[in-house]
Amino acid sequence: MPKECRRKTSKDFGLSGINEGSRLERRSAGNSSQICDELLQKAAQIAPTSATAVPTVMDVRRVPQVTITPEGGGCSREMRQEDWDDAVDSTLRRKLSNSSISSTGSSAVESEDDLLSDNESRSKGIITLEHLADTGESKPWWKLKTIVQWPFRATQRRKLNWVQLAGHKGNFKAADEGTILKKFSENEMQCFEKLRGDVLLPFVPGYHGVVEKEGESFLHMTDLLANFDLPNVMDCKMGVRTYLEEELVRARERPKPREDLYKKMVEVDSEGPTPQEHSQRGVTKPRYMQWRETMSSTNTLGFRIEGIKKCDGTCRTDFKKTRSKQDVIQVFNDFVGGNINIITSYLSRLTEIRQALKMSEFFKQHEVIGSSLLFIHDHTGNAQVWIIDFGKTTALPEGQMLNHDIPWQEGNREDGYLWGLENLIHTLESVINNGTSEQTCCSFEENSQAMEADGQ
Ligand code: I3P
Repeated sequence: MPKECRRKTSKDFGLSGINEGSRLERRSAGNSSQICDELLQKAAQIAPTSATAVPTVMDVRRVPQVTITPEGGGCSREMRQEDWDDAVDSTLRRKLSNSSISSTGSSAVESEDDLLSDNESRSKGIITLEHLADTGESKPWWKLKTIVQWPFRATQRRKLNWVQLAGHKGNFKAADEGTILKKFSENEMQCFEKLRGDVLLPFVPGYHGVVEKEGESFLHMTDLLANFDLPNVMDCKMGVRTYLEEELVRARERPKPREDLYKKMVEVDSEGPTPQEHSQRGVTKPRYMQWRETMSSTNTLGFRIEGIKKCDGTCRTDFKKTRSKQDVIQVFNDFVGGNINIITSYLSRLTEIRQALKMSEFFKQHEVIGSSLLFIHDHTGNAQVWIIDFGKTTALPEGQMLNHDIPWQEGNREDGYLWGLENLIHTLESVINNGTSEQTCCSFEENSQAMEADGQ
């Protein structure tokens, strides 16, 4: 497998109008034009019509959507509207602000060395977003160094969308209107190919094939935020486990303590590392991931909040210790500004997703790790949830299937996705009931029994 196929990818959002005139696109599949037509039709069916029909061209080169990426991992960074306004008339016209929101998915890696070899490009931080020029291949990409100022006037800014809340540096490029390019991952590409014929298709970003640019491959995807006006975005990472079993095995066979992970751990909890980890100033990846799971609600609820970007420009990723159901309720409440209608819309979408997951052949046959649910709403009341990030979603051996709602034990590859979703639904119901829902989040066993009783 080529190196780039093994590297990490990052968050993707995408589902709205796509530009048929994309010059750069090269379909990976043989029957590409047919697939393209199908995708266009499907995207058109799914996407609300109002926002996509006539893209707003703001500049000769067009303005790419903003990528929102944390600087320094889990640190929270608040960026207020005034800060952005101050920057409007600065000389830094084409530099886009990047604050943070979530971590990224990744492709399956073959060894832990891979996790270390290209660390810089995969760490969270300020990233560079390059824009696809409007005219002709010969035109160089418009390189947008990401810094802290927002470069556009308020009137222009209203027309922009944020593309992404991503982690790994350099994994995204802006593309034609309504689409984005995400660094190629063999794993993720295979998932998108398989999802073409699955009931989950309406809930995942539109996928428009593989694109090659400057010697690099990308997945061409629809921008999920394109249909929103000043969206609020939340990323929830699903499941009780955020690392692959194979990562665990590799770390056991060849432990590779990482200093960057050690530092991230100490930043949150100076007593997190063991004495040995302190002395070597390093922790292994699975150890770090497990620690993240126990600190947050991943272990207790089967999902965790990774980050939130609000329409006022503020951005938070300091949810590493958001663990209890009550904490999560509070975060959701704040996210929707107490608007119960938004929560109700989210709930109805989550119920549809749950239904589709239970019917999905794809879901049965895959270990879903590091995948997120992306919540997006805006002031118009438009509220959607999408299933994103399939970089670590891995097919099971032929004939094997997962329940997704029973406890994980090494070897069974269970991910707790459905259990987490059930708890997420209960949590949102509690938001509606002002945190006083009768329904409490349940244990794996209770959940399985309830599902059996429901005949599910
Ligand atoms: C990161 C997060 C990412 C993970 C990344 C972690 O931790 O768990 O999901 O990438 O590993 O550092 P945090 O959220 O605390 O910043 P993958 O999902 O791709 O494994 P990495 O440093 O090896 O990229």
